[in-house]
Amino acid sequence: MSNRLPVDYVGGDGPDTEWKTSPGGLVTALEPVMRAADGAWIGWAGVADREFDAFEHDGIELIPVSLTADEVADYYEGFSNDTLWPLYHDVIAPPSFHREWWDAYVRVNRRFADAAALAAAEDAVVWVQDYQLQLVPRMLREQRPDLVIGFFNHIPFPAYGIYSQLPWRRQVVDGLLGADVIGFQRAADAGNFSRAVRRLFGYTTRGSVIEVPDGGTGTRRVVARHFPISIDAAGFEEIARRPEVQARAAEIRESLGSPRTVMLGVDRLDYTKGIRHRLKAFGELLRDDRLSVEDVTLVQVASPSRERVETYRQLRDEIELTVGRLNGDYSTLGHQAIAYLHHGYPREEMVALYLAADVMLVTALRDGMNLVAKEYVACRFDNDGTLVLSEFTGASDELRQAILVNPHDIEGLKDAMIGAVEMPQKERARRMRSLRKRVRDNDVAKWSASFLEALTGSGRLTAGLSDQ
Ligand code: GDG
Repeated sequence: MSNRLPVDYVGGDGPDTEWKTSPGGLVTALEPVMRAADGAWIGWAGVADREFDAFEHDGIELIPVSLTADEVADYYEGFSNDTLWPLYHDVIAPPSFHREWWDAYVRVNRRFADAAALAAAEDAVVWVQDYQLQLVPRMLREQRPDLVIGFFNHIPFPAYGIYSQLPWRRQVVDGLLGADVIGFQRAADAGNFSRAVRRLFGYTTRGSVIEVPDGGTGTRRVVARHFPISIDAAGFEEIARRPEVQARAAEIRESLGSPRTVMLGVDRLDYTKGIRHRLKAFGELLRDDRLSVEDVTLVQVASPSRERVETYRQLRDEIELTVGRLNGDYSTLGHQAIAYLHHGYPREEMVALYLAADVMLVTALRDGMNLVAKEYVACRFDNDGTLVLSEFTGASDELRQAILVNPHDIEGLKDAMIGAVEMPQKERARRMRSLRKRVRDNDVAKWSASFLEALTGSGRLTAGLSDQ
C-alpha cells in the first residue's frame, strides 16, 4: 500500500479507462516483488472525487482508494505535506498543525486500512509505505490479527525533541506499533523512533526489538530497524551505456558552450534539498573569481512539486529570483552561469545529464536517503565524475567516498565544490570505483528482499527475486 498507485490516469471511463505506469523509484522497487508474490497494490489513483474499480495494469492488480478534493487538501497537501513533512525534516520549514487536517488523516488512513482488510487473503503479508499511512498498521491489525504487517518510512524520523511537537504524537507512534516490522532509512531514524516509544509509552526496547503489550497479559515483539533503500543500479547503467544516451550527453555539454566543468543538481523543488545553499555557494565562487562562467556551468533541474502548498510556492519564487540575479550578474552572451530547468524529464534524459556532469551536487539539509546520489554513481560506468554529498542524507551513511559536506557551512561547501572541480583524475576514478561497488552490491532488489525476509522470517516472498 502506498498513498499513490504506481500509475497515472490518462483518461476515459469504465472499461475504456486508460492508465500509464508512473516512473517512480517505488515502482521499480516493488514491481518485481509484486510479480513474484502475486499481490495487489492499494493506493489513490491521483484524481480527486472519482471512484475506480480494481483493475489490472502490466500484470499487477491495482486497488484504487478514492479521495475527495477536500481530503486531498487536508490529508495529503495539509497533514502529510505541510505538517508531517516539515516536522520529520527537522522543521526546516515550520509545520502547520490543524485539527481538521488530522481528522482527515485519520479518516483516510481508516479507508486505506479497510481496503487492505478486505483485499488481503488469510495470513497475507501487507507492506505499508510511508508517512501518509502511519495509522494503517494499528487499524489493520485490529481488524485482521492474522496478517503480517510491515511499514517502511521513506523520510527521516526526527529526534524526540522535535517529534514531540506533534499534538497527535501518541496516536502516530501507536499506529506504527501495529506493524510487525517498522523500517527506516538510517540507524539514527530507528533510534529516534525507539526513543519516542520509550518516552511516550515506557515500553521496553532491546536493540531493534520493542516489546509492545498485546492487549492481554503478554507482549508482541515489534522490530524497528534500518533498511536503506536503493535503486535499480543495473537498469541505470544499462541506459547509460546506450550509444544514443552518450551522444545526448555530449550534445548537452556542447549546447552549454562546452565548459570545462559541468556541475549538476537534480531535485524536486523542495526546501529540504538545500537548493538555496547550493546557489549561494556557487554565486559566491563566481563573485570571488574562484570560478568563472567561461569554465563552469551549473545545471539545476528543479522538478515541479507540491505546487498547491504555499511554502513550495514561496520557495520557487526565491529560487527563481536568485537564479535570475546570478545569471544577470555573471552570465556572458556565450556562457550562462546557471541553466535552470523547472521541468520533469524522461529517465533517459536524466541519465544523459548524469553522464554530462563532472560534479554532482547533492546538498540536502535533511533527506531520508536521496536516490539521485545513487543514480549518478550507478550511471558512471566510466569511473569518472565527482559526487559532493550532504552528510544529512541517508545516502551519506553508505557513500563514504563522496566529498561529504555540511551544506549549512557555506565556506566548507565552497571549498568542497572547488575540491571537486580540481580533483585529479586518478582520485576521481578511485573514489567512483568504490562508490559504484557499494551501490551495485546494495541495489533495490536487495532492499526489498531484506525487508520482506525480516517480515516473514522465511524469504518465501523473495524466492526468485534475485534473478530479476
Ligand atoms: C523520498 C525521500 C528517499 C527527479 N526529477 C526527475 C526525476 N526525479 C527522480 C530522481 C529520483 C527521484 O525522482 C527523487 O528521489 P529522491 O530520493 O532524490 O527524493 P524524494 O523524491 O524526496 O524521495 C528520499 C526516497 O523517497 C526513496 O525512499 O530517498 O529521501 O525524500 O529517482 O531521479 N525523474 C525523472 N525526471 C525528472 O525530472 N525521470
